Amino acid sequence: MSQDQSDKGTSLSLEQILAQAEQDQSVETDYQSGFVAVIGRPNVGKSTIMNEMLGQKLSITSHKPQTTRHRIHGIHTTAEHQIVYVDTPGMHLGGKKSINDYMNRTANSAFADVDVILFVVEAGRWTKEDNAVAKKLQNTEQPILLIVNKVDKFANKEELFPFIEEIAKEVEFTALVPISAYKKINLPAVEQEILKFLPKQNAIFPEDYVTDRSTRFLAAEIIREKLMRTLGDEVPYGATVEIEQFMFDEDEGRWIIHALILVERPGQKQIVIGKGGQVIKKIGTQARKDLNNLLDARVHLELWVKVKENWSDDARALASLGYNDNYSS
Ligand SMILES: Nc1nc2c(ncn2[C@@H]2O[C@H](COP(=O)(O)OP(=O)(O)OP(=O)(O)O)[C@@H](O)[C@H]2O)c(=O)[nH]1
Ligand SMILES: [Mg+2]
Repeated sequence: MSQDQSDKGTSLSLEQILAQAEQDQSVETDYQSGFVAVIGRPNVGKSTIMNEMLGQKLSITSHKPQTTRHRIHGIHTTAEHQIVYVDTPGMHLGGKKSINDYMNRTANSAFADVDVILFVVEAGRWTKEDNAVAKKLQNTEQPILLIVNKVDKFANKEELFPFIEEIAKEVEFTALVPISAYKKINLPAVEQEILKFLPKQNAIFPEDYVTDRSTRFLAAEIIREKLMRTLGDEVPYGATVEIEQFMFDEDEGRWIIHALILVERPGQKQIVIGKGGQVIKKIGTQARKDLNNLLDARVHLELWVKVKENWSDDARALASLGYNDNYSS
């Protein structure tokens, strides 16, 4: 068996890449590149939008709020430009645990150094949380593109006008773009608006990079997505995934992945396993399918469930589970 190959192709650290890019920027060019933060309250469709702009599923999505927990870069490179989208956790009010702090902190820090901000809202639904995001963006210097997502929910687009008039009072934006990420409506307009503000400079990342995250991280996220999508309302928020083994078995020609699903209470463990192991089997089958696609190879996936009490409200446990402000992959 070979060593862990999860970081194949991502041997340079983010700092090294950015330092290199800075050196390269002295040369005049017509090429455009830069960072675009995708910001908004939970569940408005931020991750779906990033995936659609990339034409590739990178960030996990679900109908439950607070699906995204980590910042993740999605890199879209063409012959003319490189747009680095920064997907972020939904900014939210009310959650008092360390993990809520971590998620809000991650989202808050994501828009400081970007070139453009996509402030995503949901057509027809403006909440207190949207208001809090709008406040946070009040003193930012970057252009704000107000993205009104999910317009497919309105058969008659005129019904949206009063909503748009209302939110125009709440947010100072540079441009407003109504879209549906789900139905792929008006997405090129988002890119056109971004390109108006992206600096002329060389690409930041090598052209074959699609993300700053390791394949191992993406694998854990895929499993977490299946937990979010399969389980009822309570358990997913108390669950996290840790990859214990991630290696390519050359004799068998397949990846061996062992993952630990951590939950906070014994009752949650029972729910994740299900009667006769039905639930975890379903999660495993769905995750393996996506992992096959991600790794473009056969995958042998083993899942275990373990109780780690209070992990989501314990700063040390969180850090050891990869909820770090400074991640390396
Ligand atoms: N009808 C409709 N649903 C959408 C659209 N875009 C996203 N959704 C759905 O909205 C839900 C939330 O999407 P996500 O992309 O996970 O939302 P998010 O903003 O990243 O959420 P968090 O990560 O929790 O902050 C999912 O069920 C998506 O399928 C859209 O254009 N129309
Ligand atoms: Mg998300």
